[in-house]
Amino acid sequence: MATKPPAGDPVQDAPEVTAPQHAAAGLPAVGHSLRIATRQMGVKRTALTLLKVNQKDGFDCPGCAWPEPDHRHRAEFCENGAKAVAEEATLRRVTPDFFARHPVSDLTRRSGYWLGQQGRLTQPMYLAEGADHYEPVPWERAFEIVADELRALDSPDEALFYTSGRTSNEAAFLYQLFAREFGTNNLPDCSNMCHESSGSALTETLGVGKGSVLLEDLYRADLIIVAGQNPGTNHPRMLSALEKAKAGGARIVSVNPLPEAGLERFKNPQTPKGLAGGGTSLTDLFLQIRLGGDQALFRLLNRLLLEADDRAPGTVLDTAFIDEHTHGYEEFAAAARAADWDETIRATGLERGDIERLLTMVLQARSVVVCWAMGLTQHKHSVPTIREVVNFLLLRGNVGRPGAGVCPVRGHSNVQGDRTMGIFERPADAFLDALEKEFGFTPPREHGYDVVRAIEAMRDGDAKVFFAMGGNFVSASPDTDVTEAAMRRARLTVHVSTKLNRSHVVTGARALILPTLGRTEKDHQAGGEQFVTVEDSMGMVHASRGGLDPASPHLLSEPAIVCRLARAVLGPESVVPWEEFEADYDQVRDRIARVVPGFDDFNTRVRAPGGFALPHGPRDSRTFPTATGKANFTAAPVEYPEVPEGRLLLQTLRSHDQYNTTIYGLDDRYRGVKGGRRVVLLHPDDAAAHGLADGAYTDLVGEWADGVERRAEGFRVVHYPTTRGCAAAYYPETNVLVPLDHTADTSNTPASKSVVIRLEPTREA
Ligand SMILES: Nc1nc2c(c(=O)[nH]1)N[C@H]1C(S)=C(S)[C@@H](COP(=O)(O)OP(=O)(O)OC[C@H]3O[C@@H](n4cnc5c(=O)[nH]c(N)nc54)[C@H](O)[C@@H]3O)O[C@H]1N2
Ligand SMILES: Nc1nc2c(c(=O)[nH]1)N[C@H]1C(S)=C(S)[C@@H](COP(=O)(O)OP(=O)(O)OC[C@H]3O[C@@H](n4cnc5c(=O)[nH]c(N)nc54)[C@H](O)[C@@H]3O)O[C@H]1N2
Ligand SMILES: [Mo]
Repeated sequence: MATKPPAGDPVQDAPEVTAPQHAAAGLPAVGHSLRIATRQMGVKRTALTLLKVNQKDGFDCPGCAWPEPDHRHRAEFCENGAKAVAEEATLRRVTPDFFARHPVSDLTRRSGYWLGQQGRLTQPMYLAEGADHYEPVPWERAFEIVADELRALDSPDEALFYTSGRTSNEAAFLYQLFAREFGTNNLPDCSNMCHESSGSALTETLGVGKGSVLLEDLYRADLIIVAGQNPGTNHPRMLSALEKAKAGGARIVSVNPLPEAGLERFKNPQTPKGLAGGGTSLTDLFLQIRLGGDQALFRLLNRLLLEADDRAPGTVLDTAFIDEHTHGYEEFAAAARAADWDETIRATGLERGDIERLLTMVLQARSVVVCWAMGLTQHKHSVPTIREVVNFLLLRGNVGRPGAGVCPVRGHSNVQGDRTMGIFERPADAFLDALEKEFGFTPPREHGYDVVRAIEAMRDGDAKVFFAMGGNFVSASPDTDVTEAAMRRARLTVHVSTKLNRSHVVTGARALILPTLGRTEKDHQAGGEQFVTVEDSMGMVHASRGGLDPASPHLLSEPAIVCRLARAVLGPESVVPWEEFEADYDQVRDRIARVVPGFDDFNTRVRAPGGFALPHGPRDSRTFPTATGKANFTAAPVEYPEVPEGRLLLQTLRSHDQYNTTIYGLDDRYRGVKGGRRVVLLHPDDAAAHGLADGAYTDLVGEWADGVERRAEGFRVVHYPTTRGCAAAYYPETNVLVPLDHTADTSNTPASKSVVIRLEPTREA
């Protein structure tokens, strides 16, 4: 197995490298975002569109899920939000004529970057069996094609309904309703590859699989630990919140193998001082940890807290909270007391002094928030790692109190809302009961496939129709060659999309592209102009209303696509009023209000400026809807990746110029990389041990239990201050190296932050 830069692609991957930066945002960010935006949209459209982002009368930024503050700036977006908007509001178009010029056999040789740069999709397109060209197809015919294939299946469970995280609450609710009325819980989603580990760990320990803090809590915290997250690139608006917390006296610890620019220093582009001056230094303590060392770190920290309390009983732990609200303390404490310094130092690569400094800061802080993202969720032992973070917070009563709590920072702008709406392959019985009661059909109870199992099912011939509501399944999923081969075995693959991507050109026997409206666009239906709603990373629900004319007159909204598809597939027997739902999304919201807890009076409350907060038992009243009715301490064995001699651990991560598989440009400004993506960041000593000078080229070769050789060819070596033994390279170019069955225990999330590799230097540079 091997990947190479696609041959014949006009995009040249020729990275140039300078020293990494130590501060994020500021003037260069403003200039960079405006350049990218005007290139795609022109000056006037750029101004009109960007001023509507995240305003109370505007649309929700399609970038990340970070919440909007109450007092919004006129420009409540960031450099990367501007790029996400420009990518969608671009004036470039992919027309039927484009597909006439480019057969699929040509498009499969193009890079993802090139495909995305072609512009917005404009008409439904159909690839017939054996054909090499997509042809335009009327919407009604497209729905018939899907309906024919779905009805021909031996069982509804041979169909897969994937969702990416930009889908609105209304579209998501309708989509899961359709899948369940059709008869399957096969609703894999991008969460399976993202924060599933957080959901698993938090549901078990706190009873709610979501974060427990609001922005206000960050502002009030004494200590904020940011572990396994790069907010300067992926959640830039979080830096403003950290800056504000800092001004209020908070200290910040970052735990990361890489010194990430945004966490070091932040130049707030919304303040004159930030634009021109030196900005705010954010991190007070940087713990440069080994990949996968976090569980060991928190376990030892917990032992040290227990011992500090032994020395001065009742001054360190919140015994009243532990007694009243938690379960499993004794067993946990015994496990924590067994934590070993030497093992922790081996697992984390940290020095004793680092951990002691962290302990001092924790002891000085009354209220603590822990934030995390993919650095904690994409390891084999991610679920126990996050449970250990929960143990740490429970010890001092740092849950359900102002200024304290868990803060998993979500990725896609509505990924949290999609889950709330029932996009889940393992739905709770209570949710299915509510659906059954409201609509009067019997939803399937058997659990469905998640992403990894969906790929296995296609590979093994157990699933035959793949339908995607957004996303880029082929490129986002692990083990690219296996995933592509699996997709090619499907009878039919269908993508509801805004932009062209690789999943449209690596297809089943037949394929459809269904073009849809984006967030920035007006959504006109029979019942008048519609808006949709989203839920951010902190459980705030609000409206999103686009202002631009649609990219093409042929586009349908996501809710309209689901409703028409459902009518084509289910026919008059359906018990759901799909036509009414399509005409008027208020009707959908009325049903959501009756099915999903916390949405009472949805239509009224979501019309209030800024929307409303969903209830959260642990946060609001220290009620923990777990199996024990309490917050659960847990005591799992400590794990960390073992790496054979001469091998490295590779994490696959994001550059500054990408949104997941969407590539905006070839630079990673803060890390000093320009003009290319096939780079591998190596500690200079690790590079030297392989005789690799900075600028040399190497193949990355995966090593996994199955003995299959996974190879990503031709990466430029960058000497970089990463932790010894830990390498980094961009996703999705390196997904070919992530074995399909290398996943997190319990959550089954691909372990894309701990891939064992060896380096094979290439002779020619
Ligand atoms: N501009 C932009 N914004 C985005 C996205 C995007 O691609 N582009 N993607 C969105 C999505 S879907 C998501 S999920 C989020 C992702 O947001 P992040 O999680 O910030 O994304 P990654 O680039 O995967 O970065 C992982 C970070 O964790 C660190 N890390 C890796 N392994 C470990 C570890 O074992 N321990 C610790 N302590 N740290 C580790 C890495 O060095 C890196 O800083 O961003 C969202 N926002
Ligand atoms: N190796 C490795 N793999 C990873 C990760 C990693 O860190 N390392 N991260 C994982 C994570 S956290 C995630 S979330 C997944 C992301 O997986 P996905 O969500 O599947 O991927 P995206 O790249 O975000 O999807 C981009 C496509 O979505 C479509 N799109 C954009 N906006 C809209 C819209 O409004 N409606 C519709 N219908 N379509 C739209 C466009 O056609 C675009 O090409 O990748 C995962 N894969
Ligand atoms: Mo994500």
